[in-house]
Amino acid sequence: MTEAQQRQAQHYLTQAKRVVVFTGAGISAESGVPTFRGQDATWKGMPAAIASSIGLLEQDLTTAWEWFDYRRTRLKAAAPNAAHIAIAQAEKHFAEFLVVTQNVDGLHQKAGSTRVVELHGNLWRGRGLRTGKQYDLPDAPLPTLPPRGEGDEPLRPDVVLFGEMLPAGAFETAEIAATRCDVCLVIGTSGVVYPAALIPFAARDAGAAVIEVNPEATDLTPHVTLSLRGQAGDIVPRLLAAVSGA
Ligand code: BV8
Repeated sequence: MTEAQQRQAQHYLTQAKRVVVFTGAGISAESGVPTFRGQDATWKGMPAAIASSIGLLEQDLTTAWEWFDYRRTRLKAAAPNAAHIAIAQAEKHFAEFLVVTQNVDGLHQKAGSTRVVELHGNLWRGRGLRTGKQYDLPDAPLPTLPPRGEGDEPLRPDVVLFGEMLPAGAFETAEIAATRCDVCLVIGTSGVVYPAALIPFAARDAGAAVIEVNPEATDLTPHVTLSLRGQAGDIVPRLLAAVSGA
């Protein structure tokens, strides 16, 4: 990110009253959480997109849980990084502020963000296969797979798998916020997963400034107002410092 780009981005943010922060796996990379399209995006020879598909869960719930409980166990050591923390601290400085995340790691909430829409669910919850009842599952590894709820009901991970619809209302809430915002910060996403990747476009089409933070160019880059090259943990605190007066 150049000095001029930083000043331009900070100008947009200091003028903004309503902000949406749209995040993907990249914002958690500096917390030690592997991204989907990074080098280690396979597990037991399966691409993450297969391990995280409704097809695998329907075919073999226990193996699907092994994949998710493996990630949960790795995630236990993960802490929010400077980008998550800066976003949590910036929340109070805007009339309207919403984090729309594709991530399932819960690190935004762990950093103190209180206004978060999880488009793809959360790894720390399970859901009754029959009842749909949600359960917090904070401990990893789980003692038995699949975990069970009341009445010994088998649970599934409370995440949106490839080939599944998003939670009712989540996308709509995110889309409304995107069409209202003045700035949409897009952090650490390749912009390839839909319908989530429509959110920055909704913001842009409604006249918002869309600012991307990513070490690499992405599918979204040609469509954003500003594309800032670099790591989220470095850039995001610098952008938001102008707002929170830090
Ligand atoms: C749907 C939860 C309607 C699980 C996730 C065939 C059948 C059905 C659907 C489809 C189909 N073909 C395509 C689709 C649509 C599909 C889709 O979009 N597929 C893609 C891969 C082409 N979408 C769906 O299936 C969605 N549902 O369409 O429903 C439907 C229903 C039935 C039938 C037909 C249609 C559901 C998608 C949700 C999947 N679940 N997560 C889990 O976590 O295991 S998505 C998963 O990918 C994660 O949530 C992740 O966040 C997300 C998106 O990826 P990114 O976040 O962008 O991560 P990625 O690794 O790609 O990129 C990281 C970026 O960070 C990179 O750009 C990198 O440069 C950058 N970075 C790295 N380090 C840093 C950094 N940036 C900043 N700082 C750093 N330090």
